[in-house]
Order: sequence, then structure tokens, then C-alpha cells
Amino acid sequence: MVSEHSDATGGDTAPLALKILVAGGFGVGKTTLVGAVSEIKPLRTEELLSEAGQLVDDTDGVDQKVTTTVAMDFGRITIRSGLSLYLFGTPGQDRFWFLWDELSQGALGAVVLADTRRLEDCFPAVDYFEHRHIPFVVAVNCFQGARAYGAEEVSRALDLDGGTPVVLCDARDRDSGKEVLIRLVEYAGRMHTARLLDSVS
Ligand SMILES: Nc1nc2c(ncn2[C@@H]2O[C@H](COP(=O)(O)OP(=O)(O)O)[C@@H](O)[C@H]2O)c(=O)[nH]1
Ligand SMILES: [Mg+2]
Repeated sequence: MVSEHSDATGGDTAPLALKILVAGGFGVGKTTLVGAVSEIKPLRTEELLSEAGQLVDDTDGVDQKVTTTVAMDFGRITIRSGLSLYLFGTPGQDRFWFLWDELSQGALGAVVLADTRRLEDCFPAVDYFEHRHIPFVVAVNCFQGARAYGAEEVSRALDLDGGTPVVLCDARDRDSGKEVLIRLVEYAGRMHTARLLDSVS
């Protein structure tokens, strides 16, 4: 967790900046989500899919996708006065797994984006955060043409631990993305508090 203590008066209003990861399969809308909610011009490291990459990157079911995020997306959003979130979109392809351990250092929690047409693509991200006890919410990006599933169905299909929130969203919509982030901050806050209480009891 990154926190700034720029308040010279030492009041209790020091701005808080929390680190959030945005994960999920290739083409699920991570770059779109970070771009939609970010107040700063999102930093992207998109590259045209090279011919070589096209042989490895599975673009089945991903419409008109010609770029891929090779390292990560970065953005910032102020949730309320004094509380900012720094968003790190993790690379979607398995060959970039090695970056995750670095990225997840100090993260409050994660958003796992899911597309119900290719739900299995988010299994690795779900496994990763479950194993490391990093709080996460699953955000179902409701693509046009995809059959609408309820949050309950998605939760069962992913075999999530009870309590892990599932939120339906539109990654292109700022308010929708912000709602996902607020759910995550609330949920992660509860999880961290519960762990803290456990550790002292
Ligand atoms: N129809 C629709 N298209 C979307 C949505 N989110 C993303 N896309 C498109 O899906 C493609 C993949 O999105 P992108 O954000 O690059 O995926 P990433 O690989 O997870 O970063 C892009 O062409 C987006 O414009 C959505 O909610 N609805
Ligand atoms: Mg991307």
C-alpha cells in the first residue's frame, strides 16, 4: 500500500493511495476499464500483435483486437477526497506470469475481469489471488451478444469462496467501473480488518 503523508500539519487527513490490480484473460477489457475510469491519461504499453504473437495469442472470440498489452496499464482514480486508487492492469497472457509477483506487492486487492463467453480464461487469475489471500472481486464485463448470466451463476461456475463479490459491469463505462472499484475497496477493507482482528485474538 502506498500512502502519502504530505500534510505538514500532521492532521488525520493525509491522502491515502491504494494499489489495485486489474487482471483477467486476454481481451476481456482490462485496458478498456483502466482507460474508462482513469483521471490521468492511462499509460499503456500496447503493441501491435506481431505475426509471431498471433500464433501464440488466442484471439478466438475477441472482436477486432489488434493490440496487446505487453507489460501493463496504469491509471489513477480518486474515489473520494483523500482516497485515490492506483490501477495496474496486469498482462493477460500466460507468458507474462512472472510480472505478477512484482505487481502484487503491496496491493490492497484485485479486480478479476471475466467474459462469460470464455469464463475459463479468468481461472488462472482467480487461483492466483485465492492462493495468495489477496482479496478480489470478479467483475463480469457484459459484452453485447454474450448470454447474460447472474452473479450467482458466475460465482458457482468459478467455484468462488462464499463472500467473494461478483459484480456485473460494462468496462467502457466510467460509473460502472468506479462501482466495481468501490465494491473492491469495501470488501478488501473488511477482509483486512478481519485478518487484523484474527491476528490479535
Ligand atoms: N462490446 C464491448 N466491447 C468491449 C468491452 N470491453 C472491451 N471491449 C472491446 O474488447 C476488446 C478487448 O478489450 P481490451 O480492453 O483491450 O482487453 P484486455 O486485453 O483485457 O486489455 C477491445 O476491442 C475493446 O474495445 C465491452 O464491455 N463491450
Ligand atoms: Mg490490455
